[in-house]
Amino acid sequence: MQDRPNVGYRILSASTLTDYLATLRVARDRLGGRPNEWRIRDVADGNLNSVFLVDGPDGGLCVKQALPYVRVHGESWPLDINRAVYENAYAERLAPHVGSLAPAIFHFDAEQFVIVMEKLEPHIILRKALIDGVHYPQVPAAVAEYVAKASFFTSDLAAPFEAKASDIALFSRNVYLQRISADLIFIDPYETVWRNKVIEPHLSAWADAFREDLDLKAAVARLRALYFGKAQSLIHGDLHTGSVMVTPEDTRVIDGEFAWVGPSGFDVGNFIAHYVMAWFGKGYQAGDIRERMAFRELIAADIVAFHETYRRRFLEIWRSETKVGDAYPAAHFASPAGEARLESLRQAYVDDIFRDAIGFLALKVIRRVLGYAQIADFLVIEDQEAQARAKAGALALARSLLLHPDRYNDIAAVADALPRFDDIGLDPRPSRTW
Ligand code: SR1
Ligand code: MG
Repeated sequence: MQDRPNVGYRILSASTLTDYLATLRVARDRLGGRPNEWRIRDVADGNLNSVFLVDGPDGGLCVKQALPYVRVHGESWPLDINRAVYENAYAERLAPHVGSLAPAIFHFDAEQFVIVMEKLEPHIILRKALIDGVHYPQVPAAVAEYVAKASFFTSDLAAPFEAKASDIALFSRNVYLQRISADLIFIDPYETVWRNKVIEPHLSAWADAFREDLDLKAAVARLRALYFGKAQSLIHGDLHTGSVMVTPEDTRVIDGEFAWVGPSGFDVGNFIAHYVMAWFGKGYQAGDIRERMAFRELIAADIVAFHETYRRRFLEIWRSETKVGDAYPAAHFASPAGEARLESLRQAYVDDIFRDAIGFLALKVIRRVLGYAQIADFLVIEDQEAQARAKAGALALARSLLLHPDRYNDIAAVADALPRFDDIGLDPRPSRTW
């Protein structure tokens, strides 16, 4: 581990990247031709890293470099470049299970903290598709498949405890990125800190109400402890709609630098949270009202499809997997009665993931609305009051999920609840029973 880049580390730019890539055999082989024929585009749009797409006569590459600071903030917010180590390790660990649902990694440079990977083009970021109102119906099932496999095969259900211990040993050192999650997701939104971006004055009553609500903060504290204490499976840690790239036929999960051994429900809840926010944002974005309302129906259906597929695939994989981990030894459940008991344990296990997911869903909404890293689904709404109203609906649902989880026993209950929180308004005092 290191806090500062080693002496050989250089921040790559579009003008220095060609010389760098020319030193890598994998790049020369994949791009073909001569270096002066390679075309480079700087396409960084995430919060943290540099990203370039490179095309040569024979093919293309994506080059991602960890910067020693938060890219969107600048050098005044330093950030450990070892995040590239964890992103690479996460991709390697999951590749045998998720296959082409993630980009192929071609090369990792541990001196320059560079990952050279498959170029995803003409893919676009899922968030952009949702904002533009372009629907990709295969996405929920594909992401569900990815999360089901990741959360099954890296858990004690499939991995021997030695493998799990080695994941914990490695990814528990990813502390600088977990500090970002700790602050931005679990702490900042419930305090007054410089990083929060509350729309003043429209949303300040909601922010005040959340800071003052002890029941809410108790629910948040329970989930914070769960995130740091429930080492259930290797999680992506940042699985939002900006971490998924799509075409009509293909879906890929990218950007695993927040990898962590934590509660499986975290990724599940995070992904649903960003669909939920897409739904609330759609109510106030520009464009034809009927088209936007019709798109909302598709988003609500996607939420249900994602979770139902996740649950079904997780159970199918568990039932069919012959190589089992140490948690539920097959020999203990070999009789007909044992198989029946095991099936009820399986149902209880996925129910537990769902309960955790509901809580994390709520926290991810709250952090995107009140905290630092806000999302375009809301930010594209230019009128500040309208943006605040869209966000208020999402906050109201999040509060209900945290305070009344018993009202949300399945994913359909979450999707059905969305319209009840639409147009909730800028006064946070609960006016109805939910
Ligand atoms: C400093 S901004 C950090 C956020 O960006 C990433 O995409 C994660 O969501 C993280 O919380
Ligand atoms: Mg990212």
